[in-house]
Amino acid sequence: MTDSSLLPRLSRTDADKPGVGIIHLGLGAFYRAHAAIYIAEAMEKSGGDWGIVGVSLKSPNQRNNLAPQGCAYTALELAPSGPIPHHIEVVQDVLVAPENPAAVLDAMSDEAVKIVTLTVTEKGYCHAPSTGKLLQDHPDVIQDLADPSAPASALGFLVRALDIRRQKGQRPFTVMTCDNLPENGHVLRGVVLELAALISDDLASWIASEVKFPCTMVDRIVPATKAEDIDTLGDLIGKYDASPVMMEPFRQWVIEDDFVDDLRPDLGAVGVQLVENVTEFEDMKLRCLNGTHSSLAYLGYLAGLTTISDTVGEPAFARFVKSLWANEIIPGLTPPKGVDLQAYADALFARYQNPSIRHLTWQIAMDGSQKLPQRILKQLESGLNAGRPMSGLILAVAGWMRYVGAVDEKGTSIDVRDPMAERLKSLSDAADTNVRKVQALLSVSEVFPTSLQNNSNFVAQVTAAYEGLVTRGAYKMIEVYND
Ligand code: CS2
Repeated sequence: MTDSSLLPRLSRTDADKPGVGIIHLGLGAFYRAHAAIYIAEAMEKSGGDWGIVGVSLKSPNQRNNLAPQGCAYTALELAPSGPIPHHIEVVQDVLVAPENPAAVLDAMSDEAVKIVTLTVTEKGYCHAPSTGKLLQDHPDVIQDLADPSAPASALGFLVRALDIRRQKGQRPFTVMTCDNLPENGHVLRGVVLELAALISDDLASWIASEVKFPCTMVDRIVPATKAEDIDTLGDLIGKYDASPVMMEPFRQWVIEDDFVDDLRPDLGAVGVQLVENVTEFEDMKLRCLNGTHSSLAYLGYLAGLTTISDTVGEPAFARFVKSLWANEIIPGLTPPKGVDLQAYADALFARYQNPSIRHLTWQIAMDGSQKLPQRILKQLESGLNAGRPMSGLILAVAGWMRYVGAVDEKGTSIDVRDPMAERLKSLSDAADTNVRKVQALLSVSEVFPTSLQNNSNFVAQVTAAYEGLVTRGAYKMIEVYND
């Protein structure tokens, strides 16, 4: 393998850049491998000025990598027949919010911008996942309110930019979230309105009546790019790309077709499903895919397994995940029209098996406090209420509890990445028995709804599962579940 940094740098090829119509907050790999590609294809097919300016809300890394290559990058499709590189030029510029927040607000308040998209991950919504309410004591929210010219959170930028447009008498932009939250548009609208109301009631009511927040379901598995991926790509394309994205062939995007003044790229022409209601698609994807991803991530990691394909490569884990779909998840779902949920689950299993996708269990295990409620706890609650056995998802919750204790089955410490990591670890450490550790973690009301905290059947089962994980280990507990 060549050291790819010695190769010529990847560069733009287009002579005429399209105008900018979209600002994207949180320019990570997922967006560049998913929405950005659909948008590029829609422009290629039907035209329009839908170029994207990306905004990094925290670090300058993405800008530093992309700017020297004119913001062009490679999306490497990891197909079973071999990798296929796609050259993408839809991103026109990258701004770094902490360096120059005014430039971000200027870009967002340019009337040519019709849509602001977001991938800021679950924690970027500054809300309590169990209730959906804004955390008014969140440091970023405090900063958003303290200085109108320098917001910190995505919500702060949205509210301030919308206020500028309102005061100039301009039309607002559509706000479209592409994060894995149920009813993501409604959640975002809720926290934006809460924040706006802390600034001005007039602003809040203008946003409520004029701005659109379509819900979306997004899907494509995009493992983090590793240093060796950059060199492998260098061998393939003969160029040095400092910021390629790795992606599976499968992709899906379902959008509630509700945009300010109906202005959007021609996404329907490139396979995006534009529908009236996204809820059933979101539930299907969040529960079948993300719910099992998180379950496999915690239990697989504890069992010493590095990637999702390694994990489902273990027959015991393969049986486990298939049973989660068949017995615990699908029975609680209403399928979107025309979708066969068992076929959807079978296709997911095949996606998980793709050995070219080195998707780390550790990566998916990140931010569990923000993911568990919508991925696992909601369906657990309704399944238990309906009297269904839910012991597999309960084992996954116990796996999360063991994981946030931050010591693995060999006694080695785990690098837990989660905004609540410290609090969760100290709660677990301060309790002296397994029963008390489970009680302490269950008391975290940002994660667990009262209905589950007070459900004695759930508490007894999760405690037994936790004890099983401590005394017998994750692998054995998966086997016990299968028996
Ligand atoms: C994963 C998702 O990291 C995670 O939590 O579950 O990023 C998942 O790969 C995507 O939602 C797939 O569409």
